[in-house]
Amino acid sequence: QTIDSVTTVKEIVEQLAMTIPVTDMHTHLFSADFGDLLLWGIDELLIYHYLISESFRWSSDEETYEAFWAMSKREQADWIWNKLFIEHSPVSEAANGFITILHRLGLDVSSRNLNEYREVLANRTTAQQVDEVLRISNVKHVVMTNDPFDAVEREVWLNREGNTDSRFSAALRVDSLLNDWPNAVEHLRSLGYEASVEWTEQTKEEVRRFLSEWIVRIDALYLAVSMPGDFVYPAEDHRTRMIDEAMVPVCQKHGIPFALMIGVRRRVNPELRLAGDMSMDSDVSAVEALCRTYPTQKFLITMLARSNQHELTVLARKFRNLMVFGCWWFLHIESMVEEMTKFRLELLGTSVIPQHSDCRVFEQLIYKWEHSRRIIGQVLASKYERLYNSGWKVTEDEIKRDLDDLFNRNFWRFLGKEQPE
Ligand code: REL
Ligand code: ZN
Repeated sequence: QTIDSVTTVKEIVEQLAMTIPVTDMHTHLFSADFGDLLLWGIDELLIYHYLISESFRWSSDEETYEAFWAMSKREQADWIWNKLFIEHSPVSEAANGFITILHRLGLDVSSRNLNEYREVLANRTTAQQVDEVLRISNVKHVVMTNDPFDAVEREVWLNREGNTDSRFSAALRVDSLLNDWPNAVEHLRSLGYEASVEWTEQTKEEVRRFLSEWIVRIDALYLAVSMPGDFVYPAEDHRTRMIDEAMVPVCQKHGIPFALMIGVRRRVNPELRLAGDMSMDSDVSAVEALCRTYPTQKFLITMLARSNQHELTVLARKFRNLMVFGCWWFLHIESMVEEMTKFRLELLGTSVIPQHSDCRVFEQLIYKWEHSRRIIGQVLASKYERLYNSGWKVTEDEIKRDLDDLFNRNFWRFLGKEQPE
């Protein structure tokens, strides 16, 4: 049925945007099968690398990086809590996110009693917390990031059952094959693949065999990599050969997309470890060349620099094998999500994946999705509002369809797969 006032349209959209189930197509989370690889709880949340770099802004020269890394997780968490929540107010996106999590978990935020929060969560099992967080956040499906070169993770796939939770899917991560080839060769060889640093016929075959075997083993939805901003394609280099002669052929054989996250500059400040990565401008023409060279290969693309976003969105108008996704990392802040969602909808309509969470700690699903849903809902509502004023009345079913496209179906349709029930 049609909705009979513009305020009702707004209310309905904003309410549905907050509650409709979502598919989170890129995270660093794991199902409970992976044991300690699944991070959750108060201390893990506080030592999130986003908060580590923010805390160091308030540290003195006497507080060395080494001293921080030498502390236990609990001590690090206390240190961060003091700097970002007690000595200053938690207004940044990541700090505010921690408060949203506490609030939605039903903890008394006003008490500011960290030990009390720790105790409440310590009484839960991992499985309970996974269920609870998925319920609160209304996240229906989580795509992991899976790296066979990680010994701990490999063990789960090879010697245990792998992933047994149907709410989770795998994505095969291939960073070192593209960005740290000598190291990748060592890994391949230790796993029994006859690869050499030199790009020989046998090496190509072995890389393809490795990729194929792991895609099948983990049932990977797509191949994934994050690339530095100076990624050029095509070029006379290892990356181009790897993409042309191993990765794209294997993706095509298995009918899966290739996800490239472009524009990271790793370890700008190595002392901060994982928190020391930065963004950099990239050349969108690398994506353009990939899409043109391989019209039947699908590419899931996100970029890290704000300056690349508009051009990338325009490019998606030119290539149906390009799906733009997410507001990645430093762009996952209110102002950028709003700006990007606006021009994406204005250029592409609803044929985009507006957000992914990139969560590393399970409860982060709560804040990352709540904050993004609100903005996406508001932006979409403003578009319906204009239509309404021109006499175009959307029905509630159409609103649901559009939100479902944005939050689920665009991803699954692009994969050519049914969304798991
Ligand atoms: O997948 C990636 O490469 C990045 O998302 C991560 O490296 C990054 O550390 C992540 O936590 C950002 O949100
Ligand atoms: Zn990521």
